[in-house]
Amino acid sequence: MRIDLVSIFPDYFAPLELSLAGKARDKGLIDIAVHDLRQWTHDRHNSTDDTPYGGGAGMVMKPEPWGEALDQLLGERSTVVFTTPSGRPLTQAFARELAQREHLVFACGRYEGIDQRVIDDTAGRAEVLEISIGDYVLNGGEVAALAIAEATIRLLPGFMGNPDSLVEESHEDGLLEYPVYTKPAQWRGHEVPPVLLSGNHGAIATWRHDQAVRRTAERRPDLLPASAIADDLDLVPAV
Ligand code: 6GU
Repeated sequence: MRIDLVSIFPDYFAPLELSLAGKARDKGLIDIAVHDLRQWTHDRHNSTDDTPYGGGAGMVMKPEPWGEALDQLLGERSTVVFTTPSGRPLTQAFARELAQREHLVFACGRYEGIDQRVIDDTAGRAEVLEISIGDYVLNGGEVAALAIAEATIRLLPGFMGNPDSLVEESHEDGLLEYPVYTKPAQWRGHEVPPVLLSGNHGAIATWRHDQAVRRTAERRPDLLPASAIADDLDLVPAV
């Protein structure tokens, strides 16, 4: 997979040089490039924003630098991700879709957003996705792009040493993950749940599933159909 990230603050993407993407790069799974949007400006001040038509607070990103950036970066089979709090929410299923793409171009907006004509124009020649990472507001799309890229890269075939750890984690089965424990068996007076020391793999699987359902019902009832909450808690008594 090829990934291009475009931003007026390319330094935000320094972490991509570190463990996660670094590992994927070393394995030859991804080819990442970071670009400063200002390289596609032509005025003395390298302006990337201007006041909004119609009035109102804040600034809007100008269309021309984005148009030139995308002219240069788009290929035959590119997907352009515009990070925006008004986008489609990122989920594990959505990240799995992104992991199928050949070329992702992240366009990171700042201020009140990018002139809508950039998104409309890009949609005429590439797949366009507007993505949000949650219902809160960041100062810009860079941190969101990092989160989306990381969620995607770790799903690329060959990235995970042990693909089982992908299957068992939170959200992969629609449930939050069960609590986990390691040695020592006693710590500051707290014990590890005895079933985990029992060697009974069936009982352990049942306990973990029950814990996952309870946690999900408690913290994220929106992830469970109402019937599943009652059913599962009744069917699987707590150990
Ligand atoms: Cl993608 N961008 C910004 N600026 N804020 C956000 C977001 C994105 N997702 C959630 N909040």
